[in-house]
Formats: sequence, structure tokens, C-alpha cells
Amino acid sequence: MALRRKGLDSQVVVIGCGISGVAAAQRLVKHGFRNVRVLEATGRSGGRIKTGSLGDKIIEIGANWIHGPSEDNPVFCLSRQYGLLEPAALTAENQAMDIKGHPPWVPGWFSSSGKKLRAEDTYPAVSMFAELLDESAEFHSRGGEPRASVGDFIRAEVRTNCKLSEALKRVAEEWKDEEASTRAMRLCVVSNMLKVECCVNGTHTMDQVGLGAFGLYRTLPGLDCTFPGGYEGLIQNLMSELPQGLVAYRQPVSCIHWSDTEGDNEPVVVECEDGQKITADHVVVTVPLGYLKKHRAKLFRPPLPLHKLHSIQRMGFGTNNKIFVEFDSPWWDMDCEVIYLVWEDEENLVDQVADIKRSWIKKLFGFTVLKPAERYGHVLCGWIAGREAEHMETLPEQEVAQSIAQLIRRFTGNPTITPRKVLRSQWFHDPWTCGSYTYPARGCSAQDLNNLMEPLPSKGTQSRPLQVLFAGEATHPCYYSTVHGALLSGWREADRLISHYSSSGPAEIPRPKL
Ligand code: 6YU
Repeated sequence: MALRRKGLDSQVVVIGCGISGVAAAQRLVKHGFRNVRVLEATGRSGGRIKTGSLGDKIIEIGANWIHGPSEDNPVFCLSRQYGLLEPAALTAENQAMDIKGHPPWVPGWFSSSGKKLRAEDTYPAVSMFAELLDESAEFHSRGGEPRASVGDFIRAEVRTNCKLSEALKRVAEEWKDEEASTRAMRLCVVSNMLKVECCVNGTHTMDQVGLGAFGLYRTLPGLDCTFPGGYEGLIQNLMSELPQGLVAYRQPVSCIHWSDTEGDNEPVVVECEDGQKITADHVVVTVPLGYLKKHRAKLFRPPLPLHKLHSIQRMGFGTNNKIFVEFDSPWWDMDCEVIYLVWEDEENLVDQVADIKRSWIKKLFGFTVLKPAERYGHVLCGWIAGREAEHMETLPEQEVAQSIAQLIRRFTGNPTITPRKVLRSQWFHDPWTCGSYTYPARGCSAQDLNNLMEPLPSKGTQSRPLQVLFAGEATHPCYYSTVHGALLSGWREADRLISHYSSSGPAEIPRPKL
């Protein structure tokens, strides 16, 4: 596409050097834009892609997997091109697996009285829950949702068995014939599954996830895979395609001065916390939704239009944290890939803890096992979401380690198990993120995601179009909360500018391939 000279000379400032900011800068530079700068608040690139270490082992503090590693996933394609993936992830079979966001991991089940549960006993509850999740995702296209949230819907369906599909009715009939204690245990398993979903969605409770909007999220085929050398390898490879010095680190932006007045031809001014003022023709904002929620009032002058502000408030942004735990030897089966902890007093389908200070640990649904053992040794990754996760962040690491040790001793019935090392993430208290990722909250719709990505000034004021553009995972219409959604959003906004300056004039923004 031929670009007008003015376009290539225009000053573009990208705020944030996470994957969406890097992707936007990379695409603009590749198309010949000469004056692109990235301002990043912290001292590193990658944002929520953050590879760390536990002793000599590589661990992911932020994003873990490529969700849906297959041909339509640009994160997969780039990582393959850079040689970052293992052969198993590249196979046609791996790419073709349609897991609908829930990998078929080999589970190990433990209960709070120290018993190991048999997978066949938990299976009826797990399959019923999976069916209900699938049904929850259908209301988006079907409409007429009977409840406001996914949590309300699942709870009501499990309790009353009303409106169940034929398959679910069969499962429910089987439940009726079981002993009361088996039924009770299965209800506790459903509580555990609700907590798993809180982590997947990054929410405090599934009661906050909107039933009508739940199905907006789209999955891609492919069995989720990890990066043997760390997710940050992807960032490093993308960064190597940018000119040296393009990113200004430790440069937090405090205010973006734009104009919604027709006829005003002043450039946008980006004000930094250190007082520096940078003028720009275009600013691409990629800060996380959590940061926007907290600082929306002071980050824009004039303030954002009301419809945009309302969508920022309406969309959900919650916390999902990890607690890495290393052991001298494994206490789980060799083939086990995920460990679920079922509390026997949770028949009442709960996914939140009443007394967070005392009992926050009950929100941790369990652990994924870091594989292969030859690379990671005996390391588990605990998962905890919501306000309980936010409270956990405030505790000394030693106290977290103690709580984890007590928890594992109780669920295994083995009082001698002692973690060797513990390390947790603290995404809620990260001042530049303020949580983990986006979810569609009660009352949200596709319109809110459209409002989030809409450039400023909004349609109507055309004398200085595209002053402020918005990218970042929260702005992707169906891949929000993911790395590929963030990457595509950065490319989308770069394409918006490229198209604006193309010699054939502004064109429709090419829709990202789904
Ligand atoms: C994925 C995964 N994954 C786990 C955990 C987390 C996330 N995600 P960034 O924040 O990266 O960049 C913004 C930059 O802006 C940043 O550098 C700031 O410092 C900077 N900034 C802020 N304010 C500034 C200012 N004022 N001035 C200048 N700079 C400023 N995604 O694909 N696979 O396994 C996980 C996971 C613990 C925290 C994840 C995962 C989410 C991704 O990490 C995230 O979307 C992108 O990295 C964001 O990039 P960005 O550029 O937008 O922002 C069925 C169904 C249900 C629906 N949900 C499906 C669930 C899927 C999500 N699963 C996640 C799971 C894990 C484990």
C-alpha cells in the first residue's frame, strides 16, 4: 500500500510496551513510519508477558500459554517463525485439537479430609459443569438469557435441574439415584469448578460475569502450549525488529491532551510524570483496562466521552494470581497434570470466601504441574482469583508459604510435606496493571468492546481525526484477555493509521482474521 509522505513523517507516540504496543510500533516501522516512539512506565518491555525464575527454573509470572496454537493465531505463527516452540506444539494433530478453552489435562483430585477422590466419581459433576459452560456461551447469539450472570445460571441449573438439555437431564437422573454423600461431594466439586472458572475469566466470582456476553469470547483450535525458553522470547524477537532507542523506559505518561473542538489544529500533547511534554499527531494508548479504570479521570484532557467512560466502568477487569511451589519430591502421580482441591463443606456452590482474611486460601482451586519434570523439577503452580488473591498479595511471602504447606498437608493427609521454595505474582498491586485481565461483566455487550477501541475524537469531529487510538487486550472484540488478542489489537490500530494515510485514502480497517 503506497503511503502519502505526510503519513510517514507523522509523529506517533505509543503508550505502553506490552505486546500490543510492540506490535503497533513494529507494524508502523515496517510500513516506513519514521517518527514512532514508545513510552513505557517500567524498566522493561513485555508488560503482562513476564518470565521470571524460581532458583534455576524458568517460570511465567504472567501469560502462560498460547491459547489455541494454530494457523489463525498470530502468536503461534510468530513463535513458530522465531523457533520458540517445541516440535510437539507444531504438529498438525496439536493444531487440530479443538479443546474449547479447556485442555483435557490428567487430573488428580484431593478432598479437605485428606482423601484422594477417584476421577470417575468426580466425572459426573465435571461433565455437567462443562455442559453448563457451553450453554452459557450460547446466549450471546441466542439471546433471552434467563439470568444476569454465568454464576447465577450455573447455580440455578445445578440446584433445580430446570431447563436442562437431554444430556444434562440424564446426568441429573443418575445423580438422584446416588447416595446423599456422593451427591454432596459432587456439589463440592461444582464449587471447585466455579473457582477454576474465576481464574480462567480473571474475576472475583462467576456472579460478576455477564451471561449474555460470556459467549463473546472465541476460542481457536489447538492444544495450549508453552514456551520452553520463556514467553518473553517472543517480545525479544519482536523488539529486535525495532530500531534501537525507540522505547523510552521509566517514562510514565500522566496526561494526554487532545481536542474535541472542530477546527482546532493543535497537535496532541503527551505529558509525562517527570513534566516532559511530547507533541504527537497520533497517540496509541495500550495501557491495561485496570489502569484505565483507576486513572481515567486524570489521564485525558478533555475527559473521555461519556459512552467510552461508561464502557470502561462496565467492562470487568479482575485478578488471577499464581503461587509457584517447589518440592524435593513429587506427592502427586507421575502422569498428573492438574491437581484439584475439593472442600467438603462447600455443597452450597460457592466461589467466594466469607472471611477473606482468615480463609483466603480456600479460594485457591488447586495447582497445575509444570512439565516436563526434567526441565522444572517438582514445581506446582497454584491458581487463585478475585479479592482473595488481592489479599494474598498483601501478606509476607513466608506467611503465604506456610498457608500453602498447611493446605497441602491437610489435603494429602501427609504432615511432613514441606515446600522448598514459594514465589507468587502480585498483579493487583502492580501500579501499571491493577489486576490481571478483562472479562465481560454483568450488563456488558459487544458495544462496550467497540466503545473501548473507538479512536478519539469520536465520529463527527473530523478536523483532526485519529488523535488518540486504543489498543490492548481489552479492546479486542473476541480475544480479549489473551496475548493474541493484544497483538491483533496493536496491528489493528497500526493498520488504521496506515490506511488513513494510504494514497487511496482511508479504507475500512481490515477485520482481524478470526
Ligand atoms: C494468554 C495466557 N495468562 C496470566 C496472568 C496474567 C495475564 N494472560 P500489557 O499490560 O502487557 O502492556 C501495557 C503496558 O503499558 C505495560 O508495559 C505497562 O507498564 C504500560 N503502562 C501502563 N500505564 C502506563 C503509563 N501511564 N505510561 C506508560 N506506560 C504505561 N494470555 O494468551 N495466555 O496463558 C495468559 C495470564 C497471571 C496477568 C495472562 C494470558 C493475559 C495476557 O498476558 C495479556 O492479555 C497481554 O499480555 C496484554 O498485553 P497488552 O499489551 O494489552 O497489555 C472460555 C473462556 C473464557 C474467557 N477467558 C479466557 C481466558 C484466557 C485468559 N487466560 C489467561 C491465563 C493465563 C494463565
